[in-house]
Amino acid sequence: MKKVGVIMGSDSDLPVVEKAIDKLKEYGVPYEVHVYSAHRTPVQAGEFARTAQENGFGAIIAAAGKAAHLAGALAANTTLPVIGIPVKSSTLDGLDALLSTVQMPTGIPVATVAIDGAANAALLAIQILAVSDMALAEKIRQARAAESQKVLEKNAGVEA
Ligand code: RP5
Repeated sequence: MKKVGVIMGSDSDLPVVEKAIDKLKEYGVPYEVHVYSAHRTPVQAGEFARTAQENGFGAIIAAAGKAAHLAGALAANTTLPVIGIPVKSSTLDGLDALLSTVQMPTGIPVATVAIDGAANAALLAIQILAVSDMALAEKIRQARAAESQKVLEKNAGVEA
């Protein structure tokens, strides 16, 4: 199975990113975690992205806060899909990171999830890998069915 690269701009982003890591573990998807910053370690970030495909990655998750250029900088250096997590780490409550991540110029897309939306970032990466992995797709279907069942049971309690 292809790996998911989980990159964060600072180790201070880890509490948010952990929710993505938990999801990848839950689905048994191989991953690597690195701290690379678009600003503080631009050379390492670029090199990771340029070599990601030949190193067995199928998707990249990039989490960053403030002037969050990490996802875009990685996307500029790979044709792999890049999923951006805007992190709430400033006085602007993550709106700065959301806009920095989502407003990519035409030609270099970043699939941006909600502020601190790390679990969905992992699920999207898993869905990307599941395009060519029927067993993984089936796991997603089963998890969704279980979730639906939980909601229906809760609703039944409320409606009774
Ligand atoms: C961003 O600045 C990082 O992604 C982090 O969200 C934020 C603060 O980083 P630290 O100053 O805590 O390292 O680049």
